[in-house]
Amino acid sequence: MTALTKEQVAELAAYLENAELEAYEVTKVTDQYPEMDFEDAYNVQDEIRRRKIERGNKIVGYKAGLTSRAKMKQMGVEEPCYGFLADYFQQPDGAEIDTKSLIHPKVEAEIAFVTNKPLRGPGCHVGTVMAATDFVIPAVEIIDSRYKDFRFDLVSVAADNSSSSRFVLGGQMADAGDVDLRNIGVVMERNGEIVEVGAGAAVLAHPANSVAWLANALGERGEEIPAGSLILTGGVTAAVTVEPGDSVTVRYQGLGTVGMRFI
Ligand code: 0L1
Ligand code: MG
Repeated sequence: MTALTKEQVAELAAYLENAELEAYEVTKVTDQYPEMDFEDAYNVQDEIRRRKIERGNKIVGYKAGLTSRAKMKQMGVEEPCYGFLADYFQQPDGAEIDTKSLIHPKVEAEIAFVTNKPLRGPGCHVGTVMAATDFVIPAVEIIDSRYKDFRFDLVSVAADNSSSSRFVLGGQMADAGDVDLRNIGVVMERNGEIVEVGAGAAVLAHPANSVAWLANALGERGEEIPAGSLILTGGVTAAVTVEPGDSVTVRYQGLGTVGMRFI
């Protein structure tokens, strides 16, 4: 069941994408269309993706969000969500990230997967995901909800490409089978102080479950995760707010560090 017309989907996609590209905050889309549902929301997200592809951007993968209890509790929701990743979201390890191009960024420590086979739900599980994984790599996602004060509901978040904004990958990858992804320890520091610690199991008991959830969710819309995709599996810890001048370093047990500075 959908509540929005094609024109309303296109209108909301422009409303949210302009806010992303010009870095200003907006009110949540369910204030204007309280009757809209998840199908409408992901139709809006798809339309934002279509606009970017038309403009020449490449889609490099997906992110699953709100996959840990810490994140669900922090944002007051009960289910994960997903978004797509465009090429220009990527920033190099050690980057200076200009906060003027963002609204109110937060950082999340994540485990990313790179696939070498397509994954299509329903029926994906940890085993199918591990069999389709080329390697895992540490990542920091910089989320930036377009909604005022990060106040939203899950339908509004899904329409807003699940707050996707930027991401930084580390330089040290590993075979997924060689890493204890449930027990891997993660320590996040901001300006040299430890602000969050966590373990891989915080993400749906195993980060590969997050990829399986994503493949199954996309499968419900007749889509798949293509081979060669980068998948951010969701914050191991709660998200941490950053300001200009902040330096962030995340240490991943056995997978090195990822760092960036906000200017
Ligand atoms: O990546 C995430 O877990 C965030 C998903 C969207 C909700 C938020 O902005 O916190
Ligand atoms: Mg995330």
